[in-house]
Amino acid sequence: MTTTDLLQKLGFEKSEISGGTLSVRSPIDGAEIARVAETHVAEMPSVIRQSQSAFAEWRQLPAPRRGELVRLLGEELRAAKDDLGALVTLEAGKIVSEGLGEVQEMIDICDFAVGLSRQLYGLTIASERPGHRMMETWQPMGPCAVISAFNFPVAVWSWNTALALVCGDPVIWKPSEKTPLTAMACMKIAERALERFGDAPEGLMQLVIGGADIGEALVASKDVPIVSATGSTRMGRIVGPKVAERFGRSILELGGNNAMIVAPSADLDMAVRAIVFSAVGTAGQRCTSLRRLIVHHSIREELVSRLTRAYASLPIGDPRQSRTLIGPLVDQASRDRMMAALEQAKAEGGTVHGGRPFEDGVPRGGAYVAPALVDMPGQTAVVREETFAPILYVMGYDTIEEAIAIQNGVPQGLSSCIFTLNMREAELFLSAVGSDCGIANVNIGPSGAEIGGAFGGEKETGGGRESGSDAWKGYMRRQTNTLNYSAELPLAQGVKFDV
Ligand code: UN1
Repeated sequence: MTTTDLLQKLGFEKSEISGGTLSVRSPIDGAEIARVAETHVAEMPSVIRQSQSAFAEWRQLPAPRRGELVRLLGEELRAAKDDLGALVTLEAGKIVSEGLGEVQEMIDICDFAVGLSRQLYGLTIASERPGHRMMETWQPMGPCAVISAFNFPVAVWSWNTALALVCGDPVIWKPSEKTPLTAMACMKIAERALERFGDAPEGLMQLVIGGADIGEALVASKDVPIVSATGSTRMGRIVGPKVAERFGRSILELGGNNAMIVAPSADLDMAVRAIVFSAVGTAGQRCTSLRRLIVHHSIREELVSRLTRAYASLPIGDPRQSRTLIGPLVDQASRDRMMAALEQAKAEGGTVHGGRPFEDGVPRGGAYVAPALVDMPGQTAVVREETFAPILYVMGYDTIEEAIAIQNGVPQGLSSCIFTLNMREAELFLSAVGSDCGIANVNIGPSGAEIGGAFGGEKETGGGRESGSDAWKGYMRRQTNTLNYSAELPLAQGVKFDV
């Protein structure tokens, strides 16, 4: 299918994809695929006002009714899965199955949220006073801004939106400037769900396209009580304090520098498969990508040689072709950053395997690279930084305690894992003195998390949680209620205050 056909199938009008000020380029070959209009910062107050008035209505609908909209959204996403997946491939450069997998995550979170819409449970609490009852209720918060990154251009919106909607909150979405088309396509899909739903308020789901000034308007507005931002730690350092300053709530999902410990007892066949998928999948551009391999000295040589062999046969190229496993990096600047990190790694004593620009049989104009495997003498400065590219640093260890210390010895804290068949090591890794990350796995790689769990991490990853488990509580306000059904007015803590 040509780009024009695909965009047409997804419902784009010609006027929406031409004549705008924002140039959209495909990472596949760097060619311009559209020029879209940007939201002017002066429009932001009215966008926010619109969201506030949608909130005034939406919060009054029973949560299971709100869930119905999300159910319809899930249905529309199922119908559009192939086309939206193909657009993710075109605009973000993901291979076909990863583009589809991303849309599957959207469908899954919708299913999850529909069930959740009947389960926004609060506690009943024992009161210390006779004839009294205490309970907790969860109430809608208000507009939720979603600031998302290029690498999961649609899924991150859906994790936030599906939950926010059932929780009673409208959403204002600012996608990455690199991926406005997939965002526009999502709004068209959502539009169909809204039409079938019938009585949803205008402005329940809004999209704003543009640069940092648009994001700043959302971050600064006290009428946007929740800001969920996914991206770099640098971005989070700006967003976090600004939202905090006005006592808003931020949900931050920032950098990751994810590690795998491979113990002597590990099933190496499984470990190799997990390593390759999580280190080079999505061309190393997931927040959860594997970036550090901490291998027991006794198996280091064997593992590195198996990985070098596996890396040598990886098909790199046009992500639309079915045999490709590694598509392009998002742009040339990203490739430059990868090359600079590899230079630094060499200067810090590393031996680099692979890691060169790749030009054989790939579309011209794309930033293709052979993934890099880098033997490091230790956890040097470059290893402690997140480089959004397929670079895997390999380090050795002697004791499990040392391995855990290396795993935890970076500023980021998103995802982590251990490959071991030794249950003492596995349990230690998951214990209070084990991994300090938001996600810790055993015999499974750090990436490709399911939506059912809470997603996010600690330290410079920002501390936010999205997606499954009780992450929905981040989109609601908790209210503690005490009800007196007696004819007395006893005070708490036994205080006497007779008037
Ligand atoms: C991200 O890279 O921002 O766990 C999210 C994963 C995906 C989500 C990644 N489910 O790899």
